[in-house]
Amino acid sequence: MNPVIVALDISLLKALDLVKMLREKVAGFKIGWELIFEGGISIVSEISRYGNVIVDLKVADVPHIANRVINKVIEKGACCAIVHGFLYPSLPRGENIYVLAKMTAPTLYDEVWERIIENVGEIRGFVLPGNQPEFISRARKILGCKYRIISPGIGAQGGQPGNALRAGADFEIVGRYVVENPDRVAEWTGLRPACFNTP
Ligand code: 3DU
Repeated sequence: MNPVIVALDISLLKALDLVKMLREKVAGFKIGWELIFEGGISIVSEISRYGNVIVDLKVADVPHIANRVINKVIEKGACCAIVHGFLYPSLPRGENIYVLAKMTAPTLYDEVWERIIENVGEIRGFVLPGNQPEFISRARKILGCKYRIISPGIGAQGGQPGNALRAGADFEIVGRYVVENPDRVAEWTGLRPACFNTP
């Protein structure tokens, strides 16, 4: 198993082929709006048969509504779901929740991401930019091994495979770079999560 989560930003048919091909080789799959619109919510259960599923709807609502949405996808078999960190301090909390704290592209998160991660409370972990490993190192120093770090931005967005893991991430999230050529997962051979073995 390579410490990679494949972002399935592709058609349903292509996604099903890919998860069958990669099920033994990667740590999990990330599903977003596009696949859920195409396959319906049952696609979460379908893909969960092949591996851990992170549902990325980048939820941003008051905690009681956010928690209701997240519970729907957890009931369908997802391990976890991603919410926007700008909700801080009024974040939904829970062991299934990843908080997006800084993006791969410039945003207002750049000014506040450390405040978001420093006092977040009980959540599963953070989404932090894998194309900027220096911030992953900084985050891991602040967090220790209390939270998972998962990191997009590898390949198509400029991050080098493995650099975020070496800086302290647990898993790298990769879409186009692996979708275009699934053999590329071999580039993660021998790399390990910094702290947690499951996404
Ligand atoms: O660039 P890729 O094709 O590897 O896809 C990256 C995925 O990670 C995609 O699903 C996108 O929604 C997600 N993501 C970012 O790209 C950047 C972020 O800051 C957060 C999530």
